[in-house]
Amino acid sequence: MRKTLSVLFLVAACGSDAEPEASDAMADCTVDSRAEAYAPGMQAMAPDGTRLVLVSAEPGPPVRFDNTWTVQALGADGEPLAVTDLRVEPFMPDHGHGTPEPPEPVAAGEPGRYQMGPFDLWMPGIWQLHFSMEHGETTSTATLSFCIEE
Ligand SMILES: [Cu+2]
Repeated sequence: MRKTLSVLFLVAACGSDAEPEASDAMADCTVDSRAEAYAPGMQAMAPDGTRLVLVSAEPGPPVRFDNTWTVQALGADGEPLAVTDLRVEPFMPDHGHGTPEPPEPVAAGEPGRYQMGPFDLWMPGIWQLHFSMEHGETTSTATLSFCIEE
């Protein structure tokens, strides 16, 4: 019951306006099993085995507000994957919103390596980072999830 109420509160705090309002409500990340523990080199796997590696996050673990990440696409064979396009969409599943300025990854020299940011995770709570990796005729999607405490 308490959980339902707090979710309702957060939804109300988010509002449905195009211009999002930041909430200062803290998220209790210790009880949320959807959050992944940050470690450099952590991976998210697409259903087809393609992987998205979070090579490094600055700062790490990810924080509220500005973050700058280096990511690497890997094929199912574990080798760097020369993606033709990489897109990322941050989303807060509990609030049903993203961010007004999604990060635009920039190719960083090596095949499949990109830098993104600084991008703004502007509200405490669960953030899902949905990555779309375009390669050949395929787009593989993989998701990293973090809980931002405050
Ligand atoms: Cu939110």
